[in-house]
Amino acid sequence: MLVKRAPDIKYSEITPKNLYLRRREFIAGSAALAAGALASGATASSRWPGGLARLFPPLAGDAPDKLSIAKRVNLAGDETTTPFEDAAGYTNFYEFSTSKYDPTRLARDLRTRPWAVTVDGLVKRPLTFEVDELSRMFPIEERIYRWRCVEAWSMVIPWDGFPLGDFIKKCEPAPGAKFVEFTTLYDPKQMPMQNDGVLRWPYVEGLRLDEAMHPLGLLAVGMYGEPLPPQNGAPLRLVVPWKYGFKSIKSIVKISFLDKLPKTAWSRENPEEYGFYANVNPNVSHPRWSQAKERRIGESGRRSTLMFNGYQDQVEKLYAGMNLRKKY
Ligand SMILES: Nc1nc2c(c(=O)[nH]1)N[C@H]1C(S)=C(S)[C@@H](COP(=O)(O)O)O[C@H]1N2
Ligand SMILES: [Mo]
Repeated sequence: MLVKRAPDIKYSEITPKNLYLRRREFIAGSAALAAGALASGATASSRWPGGLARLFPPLAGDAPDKLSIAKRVNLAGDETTTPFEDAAGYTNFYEFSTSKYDPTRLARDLRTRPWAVTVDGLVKRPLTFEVDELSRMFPIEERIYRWRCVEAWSMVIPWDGFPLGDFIKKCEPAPGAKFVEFTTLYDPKQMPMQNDGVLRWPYVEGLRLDEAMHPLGLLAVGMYGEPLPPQNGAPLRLVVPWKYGFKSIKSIVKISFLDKLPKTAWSRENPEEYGFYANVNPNVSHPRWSQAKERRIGESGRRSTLMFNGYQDQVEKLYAGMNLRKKY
C-alpha cells in the first residue's frame, strides 16, 4: 500500500526494474540457503525446487506441516501460477515492514500456535475457536485465484482454506447483522511496526454480510498445499479475489458481526484513496495512478486488469444498483 504521508515509500519501489533486481537477489539468496539445507541432509520439496519449503516453515508450536486437501478448483483459467518464492517473498504485511521483502525475515518467528479466533457482536452467542479446530471443521479446498493489489501488481495463487460463508453459517449471525469485521493480531512486541504510526493498529477489514457469504470468499490456512508462511498471514487470513488485496486481511484473531459499516484500517487512514468496497475496477483510477493495467509478478510488460479481477459474472449481482465509480 502506498500512503501519502509515508515519505519512505515511493511508487518507484514497485517499478519492474527494481523488482527484478531485488527478486534476483532474493532467489540467489534462497538458492544458497537451499544448497546448505541439502548438504546437511534435508530433503528438498519437489514442488518448490531448491528446497524453498524449508525456508518458510511455520516455526511455532504444533502447526500441522501438511494439509489434507479434499478438493482442488482452478478459478484462474489457463493463467500460470506464480512461483511460490514470489508469492512468499514479495508480500505486504505492514505490521512488520513497509518493504515487500522484509516480512519474510521479520515475521519468521511470529507465534502462530496456540491461536484463538473469537467471534462476537451480533451472533447467537460469542464463540472462540482454536485455529486447528477450525481447519478440522471444514474440508480444505485448494482454489487458484487471480490476486490484484491496489498498487497494480498481481499474481496467481493457489490458496488452501474453506469458504468464509460456511464459517459464517456456523457463527449463527443475528438478524440485525449486516457487516462482518475482521481484526488482525495486535502485539507490538511481535509486530514491530505496530509501534509506528503508519496505520492505526490493529489492522481491521470488513465486508457486507452478503458479500461475505459469496462462495468465492475464502478463509485460508495455507497456500501451495502447505500451511501459510507467517509473512502471508499465518495462521488464518481472508482471501477475497474480486477485491484489491488490502481487503484480504492477515493473521486474524477476531471476527465481529455488526449492524453498521466497520471502520476499516485503510478507509479510515485515507478514504480518498481506499474505499470500503475496493472492488477491482480498471475503469476507476486510484488518485495517483491508473488501475487499467497491472504488472503480473514474474512477467515483463503489463496486462489489462479485468473488472472484478475476472470474477464479474460471479459477483456483479452483489452490487446491482450501486454506482461503481464512487468511493464508498
Ligand atoms: N494485517 C494485514 N493484512 C494485510 C496487509 C497488512 O499490511 N496487514 N496487507 C494487505 C495488502 S495491501 C495486500 S496486497 C495483501 C498481501 O498479501 P500477500 O502478502 O499474501 O500477497 O495482504 C493484505 N492484508
Ligand atoms: Mo495490496
